Amino acid sequence: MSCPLSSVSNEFDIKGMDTMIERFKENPIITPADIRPSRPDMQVVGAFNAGATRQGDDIVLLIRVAEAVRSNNQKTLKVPVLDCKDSVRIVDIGETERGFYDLSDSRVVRDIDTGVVEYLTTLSHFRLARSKDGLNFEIDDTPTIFPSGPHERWGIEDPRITKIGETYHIVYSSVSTNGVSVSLITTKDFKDFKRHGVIFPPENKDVCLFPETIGGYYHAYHRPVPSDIGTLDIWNATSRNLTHWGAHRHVLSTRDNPFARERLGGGAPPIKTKKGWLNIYHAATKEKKYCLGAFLTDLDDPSTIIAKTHTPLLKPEMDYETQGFFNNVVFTCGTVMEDEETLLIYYGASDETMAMARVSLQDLFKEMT
Ligand code: MAN
Repeated sequence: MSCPLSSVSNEFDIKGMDTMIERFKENPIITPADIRPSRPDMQVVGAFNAGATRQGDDIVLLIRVAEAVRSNNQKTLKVPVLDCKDSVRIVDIGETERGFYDLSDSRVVRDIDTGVVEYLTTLSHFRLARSKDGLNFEIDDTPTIFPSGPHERWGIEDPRITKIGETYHIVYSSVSTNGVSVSLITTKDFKDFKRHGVIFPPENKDVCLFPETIGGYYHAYHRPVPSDIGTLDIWNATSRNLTHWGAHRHVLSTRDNPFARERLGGGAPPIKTKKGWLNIYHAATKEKKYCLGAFLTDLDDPSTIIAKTHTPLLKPEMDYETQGFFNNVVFTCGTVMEDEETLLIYYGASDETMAMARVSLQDLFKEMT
């Protein structure tokens, strides 16, 4: 039976599985300094939470690039948003107005009285990076996918790539004053992109598409955000066409998760293995510390869990994971099989850089019950 939330005090400090997972000694493998800003008046402050896939001999990452206004200093606070023509507009929050906002969370500008998020401090877009060895990447000099339209005025975040047939499907968060929704873009070559609009309305995040149909339907994990009753859990949905989703079923609850019980969300798109669908997901505490866990689901029914890790697979420990734009975050949007037995986990560290870790499937399965 699941435990009540209040009985867990030091959940995040449960011993991790770090002996099993190998971080790359070159970490972080991509930093903001590696990315050319999209405009001279913007500064790249984050290159993180990249989607990952293979294309031919290349490992391809679609990096979330977060930019802040370059001229910000102790006194000024300027935030970037998009105008109705999809051009960057810089909003200057004057010295006097600053006092009306809570700036304690580096990611957002909140109304001090209502707690409502009035702006994000950064605007995110996606940048393509290619590598032959999975470690050294050539990164596009200009934005590959830039936010566009009314639902993306505050940016696009956390892309996840799933190849279905010959088409790469990119699902990501669209952020605006309308809320955080999930949108779909498809491409066959990472040069021409087709937008399909919002596929899950606000507030929803962390959508992971399955690479094939199951029982005649496409499947996706998604993470709705209940505002009153309920917890931030992972759900499964099905679709005939990848844009209209239904038959929602609950998959994994914060209450079923022995570590970081405040919120869960899909991480990398599911990987088909002999034992079931392998899912690397994120879990966070109330203090917003993020770690990674894993669960396996039935190959014929992805809403049925057959095994899971009971301790964090990876939790913030290295300097680049504990300190950055937003401290204490390890967050994955993509993995790639290195060979039949080894999984490369690409992950964002502290909402600032990209890092990579390697784990053997055999070792991982031993820890999952
Ligand atoms: C959000 C996510 C990520 C981010 C974490 C930590 O929940 O969508 O974009 O990495 O928070 O800030």
